[in-house]
Amino acid sequence: MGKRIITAAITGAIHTPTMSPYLPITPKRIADESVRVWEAGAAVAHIHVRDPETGQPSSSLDLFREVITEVKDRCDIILCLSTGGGAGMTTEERVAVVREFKPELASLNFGSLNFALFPAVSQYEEFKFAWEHQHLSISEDAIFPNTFKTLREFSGFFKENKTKPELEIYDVGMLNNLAFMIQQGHIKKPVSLQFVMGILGGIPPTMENLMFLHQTARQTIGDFVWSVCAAGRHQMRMCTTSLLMGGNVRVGLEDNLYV
Ligand code: KMH
Ligand code: ZN
Repeated sequence: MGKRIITAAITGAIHTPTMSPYLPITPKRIADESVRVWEAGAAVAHIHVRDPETGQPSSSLDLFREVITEVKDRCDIILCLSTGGGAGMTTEERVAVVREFKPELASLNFGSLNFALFPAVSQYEEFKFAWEHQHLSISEDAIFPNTFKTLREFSGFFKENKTKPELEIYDVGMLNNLAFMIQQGHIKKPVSLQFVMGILGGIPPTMENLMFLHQTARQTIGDFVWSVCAAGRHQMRMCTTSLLMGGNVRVGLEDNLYV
């Protein structure tokens, strides 16, 4: 069965500071946690950055630079920079990290979805920062846009900069998108898939659905490297299932606040 790849998604753009005092916010904390996961055995750190004062997800290249420089000075963990970014960022802002830093790996979200976080609003009586309530509530009526044009353009930037895409698959139809983009020559095999399960708006986090995703990927794409992450309490169960099936795992405070 060999070794498994552990990706640690350090902070993401979903959770907000009110939800956990442990959510890394400053570039220094994000870098420190990336080094700590490397020491603990993770091979990849998936990186987003946040405004150091408020914790709001940011696309600032200066903040990314601070994190990347500090991490690369201290260890050789592979960095997977996010091109998913956060709510409200333009596609140009999201892909800028690939053009600027030419990372070894970066995420490439393989379809559009209504990435819904709004049910979390009712779980908190008050929020630490003003932006948090709106960040969660607007997701009821917002699409995370990853159109075929965006996929084509992003794929071009990845190729130009020799960055390997980690393909984020939130539902089975996105494998159909991927088969098409491979067939058109925009994405090169072998591909690396990250099945993201349990996002409201995407595929439910069940064992049967993971088998369905896996089997559909086999049928439509052939061989692939794959990993699983899941939202919130589903993370541990779905990551365990992935390991049992021979897959890799993604953990970290981006997707859940515990593992
Ligand atoms: N936040 C995850 C559910 C990205 O950064 O490109 C998916 C993700 C997207 O990690
Ligand atoms: Zn991410």
